[in-house]
Amino acid sequence: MKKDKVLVIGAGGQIGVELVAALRHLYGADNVVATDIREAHPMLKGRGPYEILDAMDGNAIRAIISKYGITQVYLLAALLSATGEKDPRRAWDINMESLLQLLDIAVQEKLAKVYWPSSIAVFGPTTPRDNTPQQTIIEPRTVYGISKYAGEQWCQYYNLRWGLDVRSLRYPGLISWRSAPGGGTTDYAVEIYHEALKHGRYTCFLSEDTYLPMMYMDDAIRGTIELMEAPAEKLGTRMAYNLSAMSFSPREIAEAIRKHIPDFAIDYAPDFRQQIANGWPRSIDDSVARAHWGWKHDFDLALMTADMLKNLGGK
Ligand code: AKB
Repeated sequence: MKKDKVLVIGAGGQIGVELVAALRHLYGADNVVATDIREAHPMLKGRGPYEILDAMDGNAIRAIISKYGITQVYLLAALLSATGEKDPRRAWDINMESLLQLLDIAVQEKLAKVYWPSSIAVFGPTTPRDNTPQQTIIEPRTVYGISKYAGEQWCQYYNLRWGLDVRSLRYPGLISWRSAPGGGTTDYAVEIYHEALKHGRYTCFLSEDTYLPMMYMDDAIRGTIELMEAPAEKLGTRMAYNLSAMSFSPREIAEAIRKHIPDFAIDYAPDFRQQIANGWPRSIDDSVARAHWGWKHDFDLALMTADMLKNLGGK
C-alpha cells in the first residue's frame, strides 16, 4: 500500500464520492481524509476520516493538513456551469479563492502533489468545435469557464515559479450512477437514465442534436489517478490536459437507452443551458494526454448505457 496521506476537498460531490473510494482502495481508508462543507454523503459515512471543511477557509485547510500529516490534496469544490451563471460573482469567488488558498498552502507546507480539475468549459464559441486540440483559441463565455481557464494558468504559474507539482484535467461531461451531478450543462446525460427507468420518458433541456464530449465516471476516476501517478518528467504541460472518451447527442443517448427500454420516449425543451452547450466543443482531441502519460478510455456509449441501467436497477 502507498505511503501518502491524501486530503480530498469537496468530497461530497459527483466526482468526490467515487474518487475517495478509489483513493482509499489505493492508499488505505485511514490515509484518505474526505472533507466537504456539508455533512458526510452516505457513501462517505463511517468509511474513513471525515471533516466538515469550507474550501475557502485557508486556516481550516492548514489545520487539517497538520492534523493528518497530509502530503497530497485533491481540490474538487466548485460551482459548475449552469449554477455559476445564476450567481457569477459567487462562482468566481468560490472557484478562485479555494484554488489560490490551496496553491499558497501547498507551497508553504511543501505538499508533494496537488490535483485540481479543469473542464471543457474553458473553451468558447471561437474555439474549433470538432476535435478541439490541446492548444487552441480559448475564450470562455461562462463564469465557470473563465474561472477554470484562470485556474489553469495559476496552476502553471505556481509550477513554474515555485516548482509546485500541480496536475489537472479538462473533464468532459461525467456520467455516474453512484453519485449525482449538480449544476452542470451536461447533467442531462445522468438524469436521462434515472428518468428512463422511473418514468420511461425524459424531457431534455438541450436540443436533440447537441453533441457534447462525455465520459463514464469509471474512466474519469482511473484517468485522474493515472495522471497523479505519472512520473513528473512525462508531463509536458502544467495547463490541464484535454481528456476524452466519447461524444453524443441527446437523440443518440436516447437511442442507446431504447436498446434496453424499447418504449423509452424523449422530448426536448431547451433552456438557458442550450446557449452554454452551443459554445462548447462537440468533440475533443486528447492525443497529447494519450502520448504523454498513456491515457486511454474504456467506455463508449453502448457499454456505459448497459452499465448505467444495470447498476441503477434496470435491465
Ligand atoms: C458542466 O456541465 O458544467 C460540467 C463540466 C463539463 O465541467 N459537467
